Amino acid sequence: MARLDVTETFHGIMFPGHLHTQDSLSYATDFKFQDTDTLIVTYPKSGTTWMQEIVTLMRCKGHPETSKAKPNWARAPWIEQHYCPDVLSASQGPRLLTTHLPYQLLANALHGSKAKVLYLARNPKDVLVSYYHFHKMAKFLSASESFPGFLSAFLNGKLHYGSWFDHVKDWTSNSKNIQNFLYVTYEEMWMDLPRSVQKVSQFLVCPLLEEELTNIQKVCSFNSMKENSMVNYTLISQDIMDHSKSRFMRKGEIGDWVNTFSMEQNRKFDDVYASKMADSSLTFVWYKPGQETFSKSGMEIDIKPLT
Ligand code: PPS
Repeated sequence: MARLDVTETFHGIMFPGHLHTQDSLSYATDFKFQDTDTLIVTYPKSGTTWMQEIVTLMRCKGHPETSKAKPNWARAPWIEQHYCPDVLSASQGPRLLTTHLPYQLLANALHGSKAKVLYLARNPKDVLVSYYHFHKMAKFLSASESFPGFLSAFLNGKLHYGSWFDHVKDWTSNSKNIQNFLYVTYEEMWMDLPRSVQKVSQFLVCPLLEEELTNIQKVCSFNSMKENSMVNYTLISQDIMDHSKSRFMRKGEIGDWVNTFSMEQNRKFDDVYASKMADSSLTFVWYKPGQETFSKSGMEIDIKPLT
């Protein structure tokens, strides 16, 4: 299934036709969740692959046997992508599932379910920059002409998978309608991985010994995952993902956005963020601890935290 130039529009949201069809998207909205399911939910570029790796390792008590042998999409399939039914029919045991779908498209399917929903969010400036580079490498996403154009599309919710703002707000504000829900951020994982892994292990009722926790940390470090072909997407052919344009495991940082945003773009982003997130109590970490407050271009970044 190539369909690299096809875009599927479903309930007003665009999806790459390389991975999605109207049937696959309907399959997801009617998905039959089981109470033993774990569903990782993210807006793209929020650390999905990292969380897939962590939960995989947790289930194997820190042993990398599965994470080094099976591609992430085969052990934690996206329920909206066309191959999902085949993957699930070939697998056994409690299912690990992934989705980028907005809450509205899964609300019915999750209603009354005891499936465990793990929502992972990342500060949207880093999401945006990561997504921008991903568009350069992923041939199934239309290459954006320029960063300013991409920034506007992001702020207007015109990219594939819809609006980041709606995604994060709708999932979190409806968490009370989901029986088992955990909110985690990329930044908390980055700043204190052991604590985050323990938080997830408690939620999934998957207790870990000290040694198992240490092994998980090693295998799911950025440097280790960067070299693991089961998660770095180098198994995908060059005509679908061009790794010479950008790597999937690109930087893995907090605050990398300062190297791309101009001061003016930062101001524009902050204005839109303040207006769209006015009704949300979510807060994000925008800089890594100790990060310099100057961008590469030498312009001073306003370090005042956004709330
Ligand atoms: S996707 O395409 O939506 O599934 O992408 P996703 O996995 O959500 O996000 C990719 C970004 O996550 C970074 N990443 C990590 N950061 C830190 N540590 C680890 N272990 C890790 N694994 C993945 C990856 O590098 C992408 O971010 P950027 O900023 O582009 O580097």
